[in-house]
Amino acid sequence: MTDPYYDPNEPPEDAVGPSEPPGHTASSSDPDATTAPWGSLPPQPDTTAAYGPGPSSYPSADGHLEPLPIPVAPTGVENPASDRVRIGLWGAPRSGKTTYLASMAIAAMQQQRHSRSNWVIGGMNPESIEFLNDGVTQLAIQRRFPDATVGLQPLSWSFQGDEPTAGPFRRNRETGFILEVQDVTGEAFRGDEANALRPRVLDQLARSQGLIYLFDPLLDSQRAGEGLNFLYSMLTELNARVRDAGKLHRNRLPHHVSVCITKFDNPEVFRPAVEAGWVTQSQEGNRLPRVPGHQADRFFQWMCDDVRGASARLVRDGLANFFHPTRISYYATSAIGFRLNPQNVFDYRNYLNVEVVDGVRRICTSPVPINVLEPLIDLEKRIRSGGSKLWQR
Ligand SMILES: Nc1nc2c(ncn2[C@@H]2O[C@H](COP(=O)(O)OP(=O)(O)O)[C@@H](O)[C@H]2O)c(=O)[nH]1
Ligand SMILES: [Mg+2]
Repeated sequence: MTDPYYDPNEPPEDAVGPSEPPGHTASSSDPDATTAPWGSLPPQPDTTAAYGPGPSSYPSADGHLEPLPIPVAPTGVENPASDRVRIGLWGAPRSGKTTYLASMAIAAMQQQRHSRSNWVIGGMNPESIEFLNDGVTQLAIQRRFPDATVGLQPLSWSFQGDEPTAGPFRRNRETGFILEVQDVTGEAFRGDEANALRPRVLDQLARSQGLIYLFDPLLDSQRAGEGLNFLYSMLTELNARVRDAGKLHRNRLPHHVSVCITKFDNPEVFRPAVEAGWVTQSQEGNRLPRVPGHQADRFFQWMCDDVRGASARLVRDGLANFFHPTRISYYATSAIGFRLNPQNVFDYRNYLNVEVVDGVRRICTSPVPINVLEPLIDLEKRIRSGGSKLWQR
């Protein structure tokens, strides 16, 4: 079978034979040649134009498509079954779960701007690919927030990474994992009997190795009370399930947790954080402000103690009570980032990135997400290093 995908590891064109189109070679001698780009859609008939006249096994205009192989794991995944990480995404209604996931593809594309890592995200099924595409379209092109989630949407994404290794040499290595996460309507966490989604969500959280908990610092006291209610009722049931399955870790829930304090760009969060001295600003690139990683834990404590009410303090206490504090990390996160000036630089005079146009909340400048990818990548690393097998990267 002829592989229609470019394989740079194959010998150059003239070594293969005159009948092959440029960059496309016979694959029988290459064990990797059946590997399709991960998460890609089936080739469409009109792509034949790009290949020109060629062997009859290329996609052709009459609908005879090249047989599609199953999606495979990215380079660096040694055992695709065990390199799946299941992450539960959790947060009160409107805490920013869908926007967080929707901004993931943008965050991944931008990552090499400010680090030596590069992560490429691909969908493992058509729905997951569509979610990624919609995220980019809505946030970066239409500049609007995603619609409220209805029901439950399972997502399966591949993460293909190129990350610096530890040590004296500036080397990168290829790594990867498969993320399974569900975006659910916030109502799914509600603790009433009639809630049909709740058992499924609980089941997924119980089977997850890690959790991303989105903490919305903007909740008014009534919604914060509701959020606490959701959190506590879920935590007690989750604990019961995991306990009954004999899977507690030193008598607490075994999950690694990334707590993201969302909407960091909002002046009601950002301004007090700046004035209290939690924020530092990069002097390079977009000159984005951040809460440094080593301060994020104390920033969250401060947010709960000094800025938010009693419910926020109980959310903090609940997390530290049910999970091992050493397994929790904190991040000040913004899915849409700050408004940037025409030179793409942060300006403290004018950083508000949401405006209301014709009654609709719109994003002013194309998102530069902050701490969207990091909580997930760190979580995956912590799961690997703290799990039954050694951290392999
Ligand atoms: N300023 C700001 N607002 C956000 C951000 N993310 C979400 N929001 C706001 O929060 C609302 C709810 O977000 P959504 O992702 O739908 O929350 P979900 O119910 O947890 O999925 C959005 O419509 C926005 O108004 C963010 O990063 N910054
Ligand atoms: Mg949602």
